[in-house]
Amino acid sequence: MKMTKIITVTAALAALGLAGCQSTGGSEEAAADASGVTIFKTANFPEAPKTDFTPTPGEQAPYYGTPVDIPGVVQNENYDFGGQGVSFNELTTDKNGQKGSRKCDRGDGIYLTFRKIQGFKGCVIAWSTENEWVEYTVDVKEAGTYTVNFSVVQGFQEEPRPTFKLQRMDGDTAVDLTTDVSVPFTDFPWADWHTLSYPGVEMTAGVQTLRIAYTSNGGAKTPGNMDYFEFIKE
Ligand SMILES: [Ca+2]
Ligand SMILES: [Ca+2]
Repeated sequence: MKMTKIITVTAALAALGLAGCQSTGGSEEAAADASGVTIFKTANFPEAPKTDFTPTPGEQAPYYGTPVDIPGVVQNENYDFGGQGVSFNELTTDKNGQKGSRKCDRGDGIYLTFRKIQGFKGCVIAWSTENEWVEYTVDVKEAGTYTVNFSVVQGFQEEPRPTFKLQRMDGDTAVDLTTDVSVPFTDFPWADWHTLSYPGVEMTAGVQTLRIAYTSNGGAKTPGNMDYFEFIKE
């Protein structure tokens, strides 16, 4: 179970006194479990500027008009254009009663916040809820096995833990690239960003649509906030 591994590694981190370890470059790993998900402090990636691409209403298109290259980093807030039911499924357009950030808001109902994230500032998708999803058009330059690093923060401690998964769209069919990834409690008050490192993801080459699917809130009120996900070739 991925969840068990994360909890185990989290406990191991605390035991090793590594919970406050700061990663500064890309993917400096604080602890590892060769067979599954590991967790470490999120690295800092500068965020790209806002797009100047003008999409055709209702048609799915990548945020910048061209796909994101993989290997590389996908910023969660730069999901595809297209709108509800096309490039995302947004179920809480009241944004859970909270106000998003004007710097980040795309005016489509997805709750984007602006956060200071361990030394830099950037936009993140917040207050997702189960059965929501967001899609990203990418161009996989090299087929093969990747480790995917998801940068998350989660301030709810309740069990069971919430989950999400990464999928690839085959037409209208979502094909799982990961199993459910369990999101551990990282710290209150939602400021301590961690990276969930998921190895062994098989990617085919070429332009394709990826989906982050929020599969369960668990005992929490949300699967948590996500800043970016990064593909590293193994
Ligand atoms: Ca939402
Ligand atoms: Ca981001």
